[in-house]
Amino acid sequence: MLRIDRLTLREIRMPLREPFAISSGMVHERRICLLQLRHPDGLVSWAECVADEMPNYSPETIDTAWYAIKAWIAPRVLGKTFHSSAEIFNALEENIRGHRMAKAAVEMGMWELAARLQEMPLAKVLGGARTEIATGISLGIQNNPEALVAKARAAQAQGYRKIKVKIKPGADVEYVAAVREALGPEAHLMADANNAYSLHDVQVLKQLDAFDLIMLEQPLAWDDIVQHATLQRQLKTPICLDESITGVDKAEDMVKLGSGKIINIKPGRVGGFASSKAIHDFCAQHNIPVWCGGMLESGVGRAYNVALAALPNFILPGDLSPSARYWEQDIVTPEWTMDARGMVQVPLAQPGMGVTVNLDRVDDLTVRVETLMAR
Ligand code: OSB
Ligand code: MG
Repeated sequence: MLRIDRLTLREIRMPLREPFAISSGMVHERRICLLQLRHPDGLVSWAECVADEMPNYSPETIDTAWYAIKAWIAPRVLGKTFHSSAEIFNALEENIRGHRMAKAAVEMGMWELAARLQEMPLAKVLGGARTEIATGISLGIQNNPEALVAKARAAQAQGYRKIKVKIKPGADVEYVAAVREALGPEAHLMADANNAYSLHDVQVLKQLDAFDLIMLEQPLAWDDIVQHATLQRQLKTPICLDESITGVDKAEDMVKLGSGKIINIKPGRVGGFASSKAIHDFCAQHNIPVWCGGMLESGVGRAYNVALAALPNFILPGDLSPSARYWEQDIVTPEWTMDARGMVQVPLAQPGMGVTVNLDRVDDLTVRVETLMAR
């Protein structure tokens, strides 16, 4: 019986080992919202909300998500009985618009709880087939091309299977050219603009076609599907949509309009696992490869991403860097690692997400806690 009687929200602060810059902003420290969901029998599952401190990636922030979970989302789940985790998404959709990252944190926590009640690994419950996932790195914007080349070379030497560089106007063609030159023609290279361009920039974006990028991620507006179709018709490089894909309906629009050829699925962005699976299945039917993106998660959010990326149509390497890339020390045991072939192992030996939360460490990092109970 899938049911929770208590939901605890916690905010932890974790400084990144290096600041991470995208076209719309820079982060030095992550403010992370963690959830604990308690089954009436005492079993507890942990989940993570991926909303950032600032609304520069999506309209949600950690503070809006906290409020949404407390005011509207948790009351839909606390004290209610569900037959399966697949029911949660619809229960949260009805008459609550948006707030997908907040919904996803609760929904994904319920999937993990269900997995542990069934004593199955989360990846298996989701329908995962892989035992290991090819991993890519996402490199933030650097001050000059030389600095970016140094990071890209180091990533290649560590075995990463895909190298993504963040770009923005003024830090694009020259930077990508330098990295392609340094890594050689075989390297799997891509760029992510996080909405930094408009259709006035087509001439700049066309110059990127010279570098054989495996894809160009979200060049235009965060909520656009239509202008990306106009752009895709003028580019050789496949467009990958990230921000614009908030659900399977947007994936359908993308295919219908030709707005892109690849999708980056982040379960937090789309409202959780049921929605991620729907997008995954739709894309598989339409020959659209997908891959799992990241949001600089702690080891908890990473566990959820790794489990999802085990699904068969996650063909391209995911942004699933190991714990040590982000943190002095992660909050889970074991920490996430990547081998020299650039592979992350899917934990299949125990029920649930496959890592244990280090409660002492979480307590040390916690700056606020709020407990919600079934009414
Ligand atoms: O656009 O994919 C993105 C991080 C924060 C916000 C947006 C994005 C990213 C990343 C980081 O690319 C991926 C990771 O977790 O390593
Ligand atoms: Mg992106």
